[in-house]
Amino acid sequence: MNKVNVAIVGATGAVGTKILEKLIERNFPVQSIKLLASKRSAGTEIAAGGFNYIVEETVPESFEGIDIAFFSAGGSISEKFAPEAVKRGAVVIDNTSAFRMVEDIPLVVPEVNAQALSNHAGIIANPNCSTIQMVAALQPVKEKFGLSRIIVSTYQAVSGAGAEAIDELGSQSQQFEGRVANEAEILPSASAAKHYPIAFNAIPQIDVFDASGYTLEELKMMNETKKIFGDYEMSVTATCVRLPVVTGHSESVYIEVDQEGVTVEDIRASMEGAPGVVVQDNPAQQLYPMPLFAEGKDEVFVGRIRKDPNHAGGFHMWIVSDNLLKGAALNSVQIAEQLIRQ
Ligand code: 25A
Ligand code: L14
Repeated sequence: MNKVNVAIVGATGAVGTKILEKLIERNFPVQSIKLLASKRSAGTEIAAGGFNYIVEETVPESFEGIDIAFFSAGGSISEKFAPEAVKRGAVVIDNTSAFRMVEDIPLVVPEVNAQALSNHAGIIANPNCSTIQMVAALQPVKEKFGLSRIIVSTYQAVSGAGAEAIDELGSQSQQFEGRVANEAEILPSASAAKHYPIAFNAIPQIDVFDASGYTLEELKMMNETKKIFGDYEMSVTATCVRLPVVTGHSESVYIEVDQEGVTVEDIRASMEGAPGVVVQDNPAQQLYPMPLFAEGKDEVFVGRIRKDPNHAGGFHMWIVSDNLLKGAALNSVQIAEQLIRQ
């Protein structure tokens, strides 16, 4: 296997640090790794895998000689620098929402649509974290029984909103003295007009609202799911909620399958052998997935699988995964591994 020169843009962030960890842990065939962030972080030392890396400011010339550039520094940074990286011959794997819905840009979860990688023009988009874990879990069900409808409600961790949101949950929790602190600066969204405390709360807003009444996070789930599955007829709606969980997104998912007579056992069996999916489903032993136990794990965990008593072909389930790993860093590194294999 040829060795590659890698850059990570947003290397000091919640996702960028995990990308570096996964590259090392998975023995990704690197020739060199360049850590890039804003000017604010330039000069910071990061130790990993027995090496000391110095963070550099991201400039167009940073991408000279780079083969693969991972981006996770927000959409505006990707819009500015991804074309610069591509111009210099790099393939960009982008973790932001900047290019996901652009028609000719592949949006990839390798277990679902690796074939989309065979046709790219330098940029590959990594889907939204909530979308990735849902489609990875549902792919075997869709393949075996057909899938016409998804209604999902999410219970999302603060780390999805970046390192600053994790700090906000931490400081609000520490201020608790019988009363919940009322000060907030980051959540539900740094760019929103109003901010609400996340500690001891549940906020039904992730990102900002669209004129339709949905939030951008909800629309991402709805649109990206159709693009990844390659099925624009599928009915998908989402409600996205932020919880005071540090890491690990949970999802209550209702599906309708096409085939008649499908049982809970059929659904469970289809998921059991699927790559990257672990079924944790035994009510008698109180076995079900929880974000606290999914943190740090690569897999997508599924439990609480049950039939809708009122609707033929309807099933409910609970899907949990580490939003920074399969939801972001791991999926990006798996995309890179797949590119090298191809
Ligand atoms: O919705 P979007 O636009 O797609 O946004 C995606 C954002 O969501 C996060 C991630 O933020 C990303 O930026 N995210 C979480 N989960 C995600 C997922 N699954 C996800 N994104 C995609 N998929 P993050 O906080 O994890 O990382 C931000 C990184 O971007 C770097 N960055 C910022 N501006 C940059 C830039 N890099 C290059 N050029 C720029 N102009 C950022 O680096 C970080 O690596 P940094 O240099 O800003 O350093 C972060 C450190 O600085 C501290 N800090 C933050 N704000 C301030 C600050 N210090 C002083 N003053 C501040 N105002 C932080 O504590 C951190 O240590
Ligand atoms: O689109 O705030 O990849 O939880 C995923 C996490 C956007 C923000 C993305 C969050 C990000 C989202």
